Amino acid sequence: MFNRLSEKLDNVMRNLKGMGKLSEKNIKDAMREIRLALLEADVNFKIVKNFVTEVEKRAIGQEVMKSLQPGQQVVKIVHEQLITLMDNTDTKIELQNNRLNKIMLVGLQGSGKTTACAKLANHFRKKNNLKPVLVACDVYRPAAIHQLEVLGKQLSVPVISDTEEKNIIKIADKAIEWTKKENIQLMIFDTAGRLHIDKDMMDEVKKLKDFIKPDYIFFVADAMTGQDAVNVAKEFNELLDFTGLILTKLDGDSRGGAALSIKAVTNKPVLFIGTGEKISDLESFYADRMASRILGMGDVLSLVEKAQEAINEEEAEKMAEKMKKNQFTFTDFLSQLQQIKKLGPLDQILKMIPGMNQAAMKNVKIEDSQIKKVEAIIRSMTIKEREKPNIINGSRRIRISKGSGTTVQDVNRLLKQFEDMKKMMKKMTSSKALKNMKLPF
Ligand SMILES: Nc1nc2c(ncn2[C@@H]2O[C@H](COP(=O)(O)OP(=O)(O)OP(=O)(O)O)[C@@H](O)[C@H]2O)c(=O)[nH]1
Ligand SMILES: [Mg+2]
Repeated sequence: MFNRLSEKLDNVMRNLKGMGKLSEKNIKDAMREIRLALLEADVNFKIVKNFVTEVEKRAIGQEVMKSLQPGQQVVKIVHEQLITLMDNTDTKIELQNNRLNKIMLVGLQGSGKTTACAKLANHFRKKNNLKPVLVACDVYRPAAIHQLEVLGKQLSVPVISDTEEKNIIKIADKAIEWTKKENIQLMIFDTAGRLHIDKDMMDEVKKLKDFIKPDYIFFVADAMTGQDAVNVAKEFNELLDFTGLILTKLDGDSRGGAALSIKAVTNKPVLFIGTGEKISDLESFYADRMASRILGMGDVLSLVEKAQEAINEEEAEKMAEKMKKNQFTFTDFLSQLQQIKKLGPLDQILKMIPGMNQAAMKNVKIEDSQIKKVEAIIRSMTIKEREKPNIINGSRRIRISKGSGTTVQDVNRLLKQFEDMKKMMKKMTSSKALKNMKLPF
């Protein structure tokens, strides 16, 4: 996410922090770097100008130049300005479970609307305990309805559609009538991708809005399209006065321009981000956390949330108990790997840890392929071998390496690491080690 921008800003911040004293020239130089980094990230030039002027004004002010750690102060100012740029705390999405809530999604073709419908249904069902239904108001592509139905099936959420009907108001009308009779609290309307310059299609979606009277309208924008997304958002907003944005495909190598410009241009904030193709790849957007990520300061809160969602607490306790009793086996190890994998690609996860910024990451090469290798080796073991690895002799090692498409050295290494890990666990959980541990209270 925003790798290049993050790398550049991280460098500027590092230089600033390293300086004991700051002259006006130091600050001006840093501002020039920031300006270039933002322009290169495809942030709207007017926004860049305002941003840099504001930071510079505050940074050259008395309180910074005279402070003990002027570099740190400037970093703080940049951080605060980034938060202001993306702030969405004034826009609250509050769904009620004692009434019918309606959400409508709009946007350009292929921006991720249909996928986002499913992601939102999943999100609000979990978060607010609401029963959702998806409504197919894209009648232009026959495959669109099918796509929504497939997603609905995956989630066990009903999908309302009518392949015979071309009038989306009629589809919406029937859908609302049906839903009112059922015990359902959330309707999510998928619409066709449309161009802001296509007057007929824009009229159609406006009519749909006036008919449905949705509580919230989300404009779905593909982050990879940068400034274009911002310009289109402006047009959609003028017609529909949407609530906010879902910025998709932030898992790709998007430069970040859209995320940083959209609020200032449309006065509508980003509310959610899409970070992958899976239904669970949706995150609520927090300006402060995103600012920290962009500046390479990590994002512990999102990491903890991800972990809470992916890791089964009961399972974790069982593991801890096994570690204590030194009964930890390869079967347990495999199940832990599965849980870690649920968190997402490792390099993305690591970046959320403070200090694990771009520069640090360059030297750390933890690849998902490594985990896959370990998994393959464990899967090639018999159940007995997983439970009692000390029976894995030479010929078994050869068999395992062949079965997993790895080398005997790989197998040896894993067995050795596993033994070391067990020893360490024993040490850490033994009462003696605990006695010697110094607690901070
Ligand atoms: N990597 C990634 N892919 C995404 C994300 N969101 C959607 N996609 C993919 O983008 C493609 C288009 O997504 P759709 O949900 O069909 O987009 P749409 O806006 O409904 O498209 P139309 O109905 O044709 O206008 C699909 O291949 C999705 O899997 C995301 O956050 N990350
Ligand atoms: Mg679609």
